[in-house]
Order: sequence, then C-alpha cells, then structure tokens
Amino acid sequence: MKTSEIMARLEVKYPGEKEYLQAVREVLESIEEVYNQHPEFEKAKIVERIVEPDRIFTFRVTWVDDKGEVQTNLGYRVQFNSAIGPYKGGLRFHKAVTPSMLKFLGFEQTFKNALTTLPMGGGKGGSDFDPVGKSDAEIMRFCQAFMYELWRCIGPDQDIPAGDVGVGGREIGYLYGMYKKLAREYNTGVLTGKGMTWGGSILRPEATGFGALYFTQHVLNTAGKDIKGKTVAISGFGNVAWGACTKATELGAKVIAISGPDGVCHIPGGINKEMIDYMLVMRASNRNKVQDMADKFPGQASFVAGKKAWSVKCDIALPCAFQNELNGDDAKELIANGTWCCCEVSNMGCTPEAIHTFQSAGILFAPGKAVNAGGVATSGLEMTQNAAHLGWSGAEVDAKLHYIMSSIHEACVKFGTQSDGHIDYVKGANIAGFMKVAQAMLEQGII
Ligand code: 2IT
Repeated sequence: MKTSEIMARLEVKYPGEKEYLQAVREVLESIEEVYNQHPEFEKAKIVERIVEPDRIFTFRVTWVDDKGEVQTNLGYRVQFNSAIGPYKGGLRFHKAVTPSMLKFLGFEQTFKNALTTLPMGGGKGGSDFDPVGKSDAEIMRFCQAFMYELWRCIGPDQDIPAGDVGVGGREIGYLYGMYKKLAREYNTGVLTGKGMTWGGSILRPEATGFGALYFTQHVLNTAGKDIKGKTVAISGFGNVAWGACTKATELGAKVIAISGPDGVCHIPGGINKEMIDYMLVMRASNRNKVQDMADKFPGQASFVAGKKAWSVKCDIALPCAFQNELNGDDAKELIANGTWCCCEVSNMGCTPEAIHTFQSAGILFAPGKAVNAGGVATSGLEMTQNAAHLGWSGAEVDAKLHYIMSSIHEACVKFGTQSDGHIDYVKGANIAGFMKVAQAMLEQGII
C-alpha cells in the first residue's frame, strides 16, 4: 500500500473532512513499512477496510430550552471498528462537532483501545449541542432527548459510550437515567463513567489524567529523567486537565499554567489542592472561562487574555483540551523557552507540524492514543466490574491502571525503537495498535 495513493482517494471521497483525513494520514504513514512486509494484509485489503467506520448513526435531537423555545441539534454515533471487542468510546458535546470530528475520534479510539490490553473496539459519538451557558435543567433535557434516539444503537455487549469533551459524570447520569427508563433493564455496563453509587468505577474520573502522568513518568525515566521538581504547563481545565494537575502535583511537579478558550492562567507558585478542587466548580458552571481561577485566587494566579498555555516557560507541556490545540508555532515557542518534553493528553492535540517540530528538535514526544489511553482502559475496568456485579477498591483499580500504562509504554518501545536506538512513540503506538486490530480482522475473514 502507498499512503499517498490511499490519501488521494480518501480526499476525493471525503472532501473537507479535515480532522478525519489528518488522523488517517498519521496512522498510515506510521504503518506503511510494516504493512508492506505482510502480503496477507494487502490481500485482505485491511487498510481499505480499517479506514472506514462500520456504520454511522445520525439523528435529530429536539429539546426545549429554559425560555420555552424549541431547539434542534444533531446527534451521532460512529461505530468504527469491532475487530477486538464491542464498540467503545466517548460522547462529545461541543458546538463544533461534525461527522469528520467523530470519525477522527472513532478511528483514533480503535488503535488506542487496542493498546489498552483490553478487548474493546472503537467508537465515538456526540452532538453539536453547546453546553456553554446552559443551565443544569437544559443539560438534563438535552441528555434525555439525545438518549431517546441513541438507546437503540448501544448495549453492554454492543456499543458502550462514555464521556468526552462536554460530557462528564453529570451528563452520564442523565443519559443513564433515560436509558434505564427506555430499556427497562438495569444494564450498568451500557455506559461508563457512572456515579460511584450506581456502578461507576473508583478512579474513572481521574484515570485519563492519572494514566497520562504514569505514561509521562515512563517516558522520562526511559530518557534518564525524573518529573520531580519540573515545571508543567497544562491546557484546559476540564476533567482531563483536573486529573493531570492532581497527579502531576502529587508526583512533585509544579503545574504553573492552565488555560481555557479565553486565555491562560499563570500560577507561578504551582497549582494547589484548593485550586485543583476549584477546577471542578469551573467546569460545572458551564462558563468555560479560565479567568475564573485568577478571580478566585488573585494572589496566586494571574490571567492573560488571548494567550495559550504554550506561551509559558515550562519543562513539560501537556495538552489536555482539544485537537490541534498546539500548532507548529506553539511548538517553536515552547522549544525556544526551553521545553524538552510534550506528552499529548488530548486526542490529536498537536498538529502534524507541531509533532514534526518536536521530533526534529529531539524533544521527547508521545501521542495521545498512548498517553491518554488510561481513561478508556479504566472504562474497560468499569465494564469488568459491572459484568461481575462487584466493585474494586481504589488501590486495585490504580494497580491495574499502572500495569496497563506500563504495558502501553512497553508496546511503544517494542514497535517504535529505531535503528539508532531512539524511540519514536508515534510510530510505536500506531504500529502496536494497528497490528492487533489487523490480525483480528484477518482471523475473522472478509466481513
Ligand atoms: O477519548 C477517550 O478515550 C475518551 N473520551 C474516553 C472513552 C471511554 O470510553 O472511556
């Protein structure tokens, strides 16, 4: 297979699906050499099949806002690949959601889930519903209307959604309430990220951020470095950024910046427990303003409008917000300021130019599908607990999360170590995930 030929075909077929095409190109470029060493992949047309979702559900979601006005949004569920398990992946509620965005996320999810060591296929869904400025009652009514359509597409052995941007514990609660009413069954395994009293797993809320820091530690240790005492800039202040701030601080690093769509918040003394707790209040407020942190802690934090976290001098950059949030210029600015490591925690958080800039400057770089896989992995652990009708202790879940992140790191090293000994984590993650899914597709025949 030739990446350029496949990409040329996909560009004609899906014009304008920028995020999807970007995600596919990155994976194909990584796997091309290995793929061509396996004639059986070519014969079964694995690449042509793996880049297409199995199916996409699209539906209208109509609900009534607090003013009594009727609102209509679009809802989607992309069931991307079920070679190694039922479809698994989050729901994103964000005004910019399009089929392209969810196809890129579902594609990424397929390889990420394969890396987790657990049997989960790839899926993603969501809506162009904008949670910013919505009341709690509006969020509830939207979630109910969304589930009224989604529920026939999902099931504990079929497709298991969870949270993503704009969907946290509160939304999963409202979604589950409606699912249960419609299905008339207490199928806890149909959604993950549930509340602790009704089937949720301890540590699932923290897992993406915690797992990302465990992975970062492996990257640093392998390079003979340590996270203790290092300065860290983090973008976002949602669930993932919150978990990352918590664990980074616990491991002795100093988180000196968080950011939002409105700008960056400098925290020269490092974020503390009170501020980390306040991130949850900021998220629940649906205001989407990081300035609220500086207003609440004026002596410790200062806000700069219109700037990104990447304008702050730091050792380690952790993008924790949205795709393409760190571009080539940001990468250059970070490097000029002395940054020597970037672990991507958001899905496709760095543009191809940024990744190229980091890699050619010899900066330690690891891609989202490896770094952030602890979130979905802990969703997998939640599914196991639900299927067994029991709950594990935090220590048990944390030990399993540690094991999974270290297995993912090992897989990246195995498939990403280059002839000069340097580890290409992008290649490593893509090849390791691809080989597992491709092998399963091969064994299951032409379907
Ligand atoms: O991008 C992701 O891996 C997630 N949003 C979590 C998905 C999940 O099913 O827990």
